[in-house]
Amino acid sequence: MTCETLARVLLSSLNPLAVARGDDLPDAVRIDGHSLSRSDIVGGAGALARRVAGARCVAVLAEPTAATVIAIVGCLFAGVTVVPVPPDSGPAELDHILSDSGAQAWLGKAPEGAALSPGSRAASLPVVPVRVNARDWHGHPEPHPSSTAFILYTSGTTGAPKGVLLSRRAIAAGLDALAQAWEWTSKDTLVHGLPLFHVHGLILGLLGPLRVGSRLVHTGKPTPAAYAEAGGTLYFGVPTVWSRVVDDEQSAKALSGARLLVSGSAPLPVPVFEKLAALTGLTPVERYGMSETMITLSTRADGERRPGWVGLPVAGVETRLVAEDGAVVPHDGESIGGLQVRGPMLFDGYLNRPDATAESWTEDGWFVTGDVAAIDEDGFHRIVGRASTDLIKSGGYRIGAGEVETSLLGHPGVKEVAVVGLPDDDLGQRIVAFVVGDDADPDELIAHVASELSVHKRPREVRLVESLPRNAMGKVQKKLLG
Ligand code: MCA
Ligand code: AMP
Repeated sequence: MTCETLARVLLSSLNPLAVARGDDLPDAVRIDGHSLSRSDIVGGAGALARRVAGARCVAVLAEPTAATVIAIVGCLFAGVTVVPVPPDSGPAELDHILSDSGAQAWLGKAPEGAALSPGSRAASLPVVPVRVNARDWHGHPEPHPSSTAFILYTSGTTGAPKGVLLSRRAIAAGLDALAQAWEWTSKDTLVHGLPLFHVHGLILGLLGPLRVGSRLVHTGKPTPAAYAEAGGTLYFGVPTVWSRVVDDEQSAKALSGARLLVSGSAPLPVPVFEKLAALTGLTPVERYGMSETMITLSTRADGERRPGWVGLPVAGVETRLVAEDGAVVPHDGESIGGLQVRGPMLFDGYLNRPDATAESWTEDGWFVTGDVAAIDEDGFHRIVGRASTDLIKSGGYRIGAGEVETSLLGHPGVKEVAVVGLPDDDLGQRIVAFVVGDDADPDELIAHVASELSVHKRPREVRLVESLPRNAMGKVQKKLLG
């Protein structure tokens, strides 16, 4: 293949020949005080691709910087799988992510501080520096569409996070479906400040603009003031971000010149939807997805946007609702069932976890989301909640109760623990740990989890209790905690 085909599958706007022909954009990506043109990205990523070509898998400490952008695009050029690592990962998480993925090097920089304890896997990997200003214009053959672009680590109900395998083909299909649903074009400027280690910020929020050809302004943190200043046409946020925006009326009103405000990763509370509409004159688009499936449901730029509902399947997606006894659930807007999906943007399984992969698919080829939903006569979907109380969504992050419980049980002051997500106006759910123990200090327990795991997995509250409610079998009854 020639360099003309380079990046066509995934990164349409970065085709080097098109860029060389003058189809450049001086501020294609603004991030961390840098403005990167398309040619900066192609040249910088080309130089990196030449250095990493032949590697199988590398880890990128996914800080919102120009170096992260170049590292990720360079690996996509070279066909090297990227494991984006949350910058605040704790030592145990880092060790798991690096050994499970088999990452061969850090690209850019390694984490610092306690997470990099001597002798740890994180400390033993070589570091390949990313030079944002280096340039190389040689092409690389287009990697096969079925090759794995990313391994994204995501929490399950128990145990360590699982590596979600996302192929180039799936990502391209997922982004094209969204471009269609949201009428997203090269005329748009996307603004967001979401982390670059999940589907929302990384796949939709960085690769989306590079595929569609729109500008991207990454605000570092998703604060209302930064969103207001950025002057975009298209904004992404998790519900916590939108809830903070509506609490800052001046910033909210500054978004009224935008075309589309998109919310996802967790349910958008109806009052936030309504306040956002009142303050900006724009009814938000709500969409639903998972790390495993990318975005499968959304309201549309040209369609109805109904508070509390996440809309219709995007292009190529089919859904069905299944009752606990396997019966098909009617589409009457009220009856609820387990949501199953299929479509071209789904993942290829969990790395090294054939058991978990098999469990998440039905025999007839549908992915079991674990979410409970209703569908109305027009095909509109409403997400009612999760089937398991052990997956918590806090600030749009998915957190497994089991992982937090394991960390707390490792503290000498903790005898028994149950972790739940309780309703929270700001975060959707806040992580609360019910702890039985002698002399346990709540602040110390919170700091303990924050030091072992990513900071967003820390309990926001620890409640010391005499005992945990258990059923006759001895199983903790989490629904009674709250
Ligand atoms: C506080 N901090 C601490 C501690 N307490 N640090 C160490 N130890 C402690 N005990 C510090 C933190 O490091 C941080 O510092 C600061 O306090 C605030 O942290 P926190 O309170 O956790 O942040 P927040 O303000 O509550 O964050 C809200 C947020 C965030 C910005 C909305 O939750 C967020 O970015 N969410 C996005 C999640 C997301 O992208 N999910 C997509 C998943 P400092 O300020 O210096 O950092 S993908 C997905 O769900 C699917 C595909 C989909 O549908 O999209
Ligand atoms: P993650 O693995 O972080 O991608 O989280 C996926 C989960 O987030 C889904 O299974 C849902 O429970 C939840 N989710 C994502 N988008 C929405 C939404 N718009 N409404 C309700 N829940 C959502």
